[in-house]
Amino acid sequence: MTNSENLTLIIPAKQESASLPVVLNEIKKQNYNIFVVLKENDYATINSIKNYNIKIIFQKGIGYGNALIEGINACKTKYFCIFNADGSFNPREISKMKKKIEIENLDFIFASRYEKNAGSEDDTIITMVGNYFFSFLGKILFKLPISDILYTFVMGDTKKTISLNLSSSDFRFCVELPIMANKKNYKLDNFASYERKRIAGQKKVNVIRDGMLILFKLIHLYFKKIKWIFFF
Ligand SMILES: Nc1nc2c(ncn2[C@@H]2O[C@H](COP(=O)(O)OP(=O)(O)O)[C@@H](O)[C@H]2O)c(=O)[nH]1
Ligand SMILES: [Mg+2]
Repeated sequence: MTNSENLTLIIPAKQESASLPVVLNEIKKQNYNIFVVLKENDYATINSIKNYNIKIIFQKGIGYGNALIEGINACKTKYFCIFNADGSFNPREISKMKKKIEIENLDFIFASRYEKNAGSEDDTIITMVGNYFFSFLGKILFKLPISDILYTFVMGDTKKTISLNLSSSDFRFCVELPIMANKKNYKLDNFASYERKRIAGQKKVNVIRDGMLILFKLIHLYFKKIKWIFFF
């Protein structure tokens, strides 16, 4: 089976005209289906990729999570892989993740910067502490078997993901996906990954604002979980 038959890369992009063409050049040899999901008025990014053979999806809503949900809903292959437009993910890891998901019959693989032989050039002390903290909360509140909850370099089963009815349109998506997948008893595992520096442009995550939103989302989902246990 060729790469393109059962895997689609979902690339969320917001003001990434300087990075996205470099990313597409790097992955073009691997012959994956590629969906870039962005806003119709992101003219600079659209213009930067007009010569590439990829599908552009104009997202109807706004936000990172919304782009991913719309991209995954449009996906026709068995697997999808979330792939950033900023150059921080190494495309050579995709085929290794794919092998692992198929051979081990997993439903989701969460790439992780905190496994053995993994790392990051993009982490700051603050984001590293935040990532450890949220991954720890995921483990103790939801028994999540993943070591890097916020990285969101994820390969997953498309139909199973659509069945989760995810609703987070912003960066809360990063915790909603693994928590809902784990709640359904889907098989999740880690994959040691090395994150590179973003090529150009600005990081879209606001550490304080998005950190608080994610913390409240975790608390909200935890109380919902307690309610489920109470009822059944
Ligand atoms: N379509 C879309 N893409 C977004 C949005 N926010 C972030 N992205 C993309 O999502 C990816 C991750 O964002 P980034 O700023 O690199 O976050 P970081 O990886 O946590 O530093 C990048 O490819 C961004 O261009 C958004 O609101 N809409
Ligand atoms: Mg990034």
